[in-house]
Amino acid sequence: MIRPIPHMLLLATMALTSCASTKPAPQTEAQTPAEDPKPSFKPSAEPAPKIDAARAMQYVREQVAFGPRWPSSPGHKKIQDYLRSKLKRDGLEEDRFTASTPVGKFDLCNFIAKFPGTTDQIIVLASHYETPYHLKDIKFVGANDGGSSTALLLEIANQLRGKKRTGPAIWLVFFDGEEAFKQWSETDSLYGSRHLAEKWKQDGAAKRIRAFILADMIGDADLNIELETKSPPWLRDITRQAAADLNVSAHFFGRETSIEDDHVPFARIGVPVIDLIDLDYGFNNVFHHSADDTLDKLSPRSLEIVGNVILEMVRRLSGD
Ligand code: 1BN
Ligand code: ZN
Repeated sequence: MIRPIPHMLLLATMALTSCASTKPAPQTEAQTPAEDPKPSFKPSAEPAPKIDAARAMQYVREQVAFGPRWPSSPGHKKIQDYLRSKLKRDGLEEDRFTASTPVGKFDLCNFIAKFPGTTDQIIVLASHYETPYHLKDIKFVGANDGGSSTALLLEIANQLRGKKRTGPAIWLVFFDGEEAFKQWSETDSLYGSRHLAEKWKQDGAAKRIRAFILADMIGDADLNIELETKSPPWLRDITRQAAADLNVSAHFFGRETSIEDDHVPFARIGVPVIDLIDLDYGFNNVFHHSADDTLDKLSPRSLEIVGNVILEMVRRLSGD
């Protein structure tokens, strides 16, 4: 189903979001170019687990209650302790580093929860957990931006915990420093993902990543997940098939959009990536990076849709 985008709205969207450009998505199945051979994984025989949407929504509420969560704020420390406590049984690693930003040096920390598999391959599911430093003078609580995807990953952790899985390991990554400190640019953004992509390139983990699935702003009650342009056709197809299986295709890929987000540093080093993001948050994305990014705009059903699609993608990506 294509959502019509009037020409002027498309131009306005492009002008307002310098890091995103949009056009209606072609609705045919993607072709696989010769240079992008479609890997064939046998889906795991086990059915995918289903997320508990009410519990995921509660995790959004708890983050919003911490207030703004920009690096070095009290809320940033609270969300870090919250992640430590929620993921303490999940092989949690902390990737601490100092970021040089246009407004000084900041101590940042990515969190990685590791759920083992039976091969050396890895499926990465990712989110960012901080709110923007450049919005520190407004009450920006990031219910959707930061809150929704972090809550969803915590609920996915609940579904993975204590279960024996065959196939690739699943690593849940909670990035710090996704947002700009002053103004979004190549050097003022994506601090955590740039740091981790470089580390995993050096230590060889990047080569073992079968797929990197980023979730961002997935809680909007009016859910429209973009078709982000840097994903390979075969990974888009797996997403489409998972959504079709669950009868939620109407929420996926109505619009093709190029977005700079935490998947970009991994795409640059050759990791197959997809960004499941809804950049249509309020009319013409007006709630994005505004004090209106609050709980009342969200629906547990949206968390459920994206969560179950991701778990079904994991199932489809998990075989030999
Ligand atoms: C996503 C959430 N992004 C920032 N917070 C990335 C982005 C930046 C998306 C600019 C659109 C424009
Ligand atoms: Zn943001």
